[in-house]
Amino acid sequence: MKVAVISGVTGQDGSYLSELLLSKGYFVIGFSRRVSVDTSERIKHLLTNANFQFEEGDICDPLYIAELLTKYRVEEFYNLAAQSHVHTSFSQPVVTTQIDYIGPLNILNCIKSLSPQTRFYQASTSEMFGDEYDVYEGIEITVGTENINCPIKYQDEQTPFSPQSPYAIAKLAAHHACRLYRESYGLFTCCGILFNHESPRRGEKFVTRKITKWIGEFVRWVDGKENIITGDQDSIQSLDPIDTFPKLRLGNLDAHRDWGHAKDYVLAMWMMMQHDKPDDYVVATGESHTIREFLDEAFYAMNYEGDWEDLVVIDPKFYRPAEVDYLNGVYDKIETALDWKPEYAFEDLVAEMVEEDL
Ligand code: NAP
Ligand code: G4F
Repeated sequence: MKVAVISGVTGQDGSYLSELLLSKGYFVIGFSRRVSVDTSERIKHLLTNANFQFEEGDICDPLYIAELLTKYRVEEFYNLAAQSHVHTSFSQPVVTTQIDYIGPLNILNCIKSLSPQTRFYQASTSEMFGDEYDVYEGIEITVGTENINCPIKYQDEQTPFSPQSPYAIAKLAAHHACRLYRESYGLFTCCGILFNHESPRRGEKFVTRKITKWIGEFVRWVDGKENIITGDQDSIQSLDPIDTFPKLRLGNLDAHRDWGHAKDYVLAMWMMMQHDKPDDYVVATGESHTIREFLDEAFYAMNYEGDWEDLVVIDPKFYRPAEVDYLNGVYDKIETALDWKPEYAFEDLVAEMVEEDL
C-alpha cells in the first residue's frame, strides 16, 4: 500500500486530495497545525476510514517532519499547508513567510537528508505572476466597417514572475527552492502553478465563497422573516427586508480571475506525481472572469431578478495595497504531457457553490 502524506489536510484541497488518494488505494497520513477549535469539518467523514490517519503537526517543525519521514516509508508528500489568504499576508508578512517559505524548505531538507526517494509536491500559485502576462493574437471582431483584433492576455510556464504580495513572494521563494533541490540534489519535486480553484468547501474569506455564503444567509433570513421564499424564489427581488439585512461588503470587483473547481485541480496534483519526470505545470481553465461576472452568475443561480448592485456595498477595507488585476492560465503543457484538462465549467462551479450555501 502506497503511503502519502498531505500537509494542510483540513483545508479545501487537503480534503479533496485525501478522498482522491483513498479512492486510489493509498494509506493517507494527513496533518494540520494544532488550533484551539475543531477545524476538521472538511475531513470529518474520513476520520473513521482505516486507511486515513489524522495528526496534528506543523510544517515548520523540523522534528515533526523528520519523525514522519523516518517512521513511515512515505512515497508521496503533498505540501498543501499555507497561510493562503493574500490580503492577510500584507498584515502578517513574517508569519506568512515562515509558513509559506520556511515550511516547504524545512520539508525539502528533511526529504533530502532522510528520505530522498520521497516524491514532493509543492502548492505553487498563479499569484507568483502578479502583474505579468503575455499576449496572443485573439479573435477579430467587426465594429461597423472596421475589423478590430482583440488580443488575449494569458500566463503560462514561460511568463515571468512578478509577485505583488508577501504571500506571492514567499510562494515564489518556495517554488525556486523546489527547482533548486530538484536540479542540485536530484529530488523528485513538482510544483503545480495552480490558478484559483473553488468549491463548496472553499474558505469563507475568499471572495467566491464570501458571496455564495452571503446569498445563503440572505435567503435563509428572508425565509425565516417573511416565510415566502420556499417554492417561489422569483419573489426575492420584491422584498422590503433587503433594506434591513446587512449588505454584502466587497472590495475590488474589477479584478479578473481564472476560477476552476478544486476537484479537477487535486487530480492534476496526483497526475504530476505519477509522471516519470518531475516538472512544474500551470493548472488552469483558460477562462477569465471579473468578480462582477461571478456576482452576475451567483445571483442568477439563486434566481434573483433584481439588480445585485442594490445588495452590495464597496468597502475600501477589502482593497489590497497591491492588486493582481488579471489572471488567465494556459494549460497546454499539462494537457500535452499528462492528458489533464478541466471538467467543470465556470457556470456549474458557481451554481454548485450557491446551491450548497442555500
Ligand atoms: P486552505 O484551505 O487555506 O488550507 C491550508 C491548510 O493549511 C489549512 O488547513 C491550514 O490550517 C493549514 N496550515 C496552515 N499553516 C500550517 C502549518 N504551519 N502547518 C500545518 N498546516 C498548516 O488552502 P487551499 O485552498 O486548500 O489551498 C491549498 C494550497 O494550495 C495552499 O498552499 C495554497 O496557498 C495553495 N493554492 C491555493 C489556490 C486556491 O485557489 N485554492 C491556488 C493556488 C495555490 P488552518 O485552518 O489552521 O489555517
Ligand atoms: O478570493 P481572493 O481572496 O483570492 P486571491 O487573492 O486571488 O487568492 C487565491 O487564489 C490564489 C491563486 O491565484 C491562491 F494562491 C491564494 O492562496 C488564494 O486561494 O480574491 C480574489 C479577488 C481579488 O482581486 C480581491 O481583491 O477578489 C477581490 N475581492 C474583492 N472583494 C475580494 C473581496 N477578495 C476577498 N478575499 N474579499 C473581498 O471582500
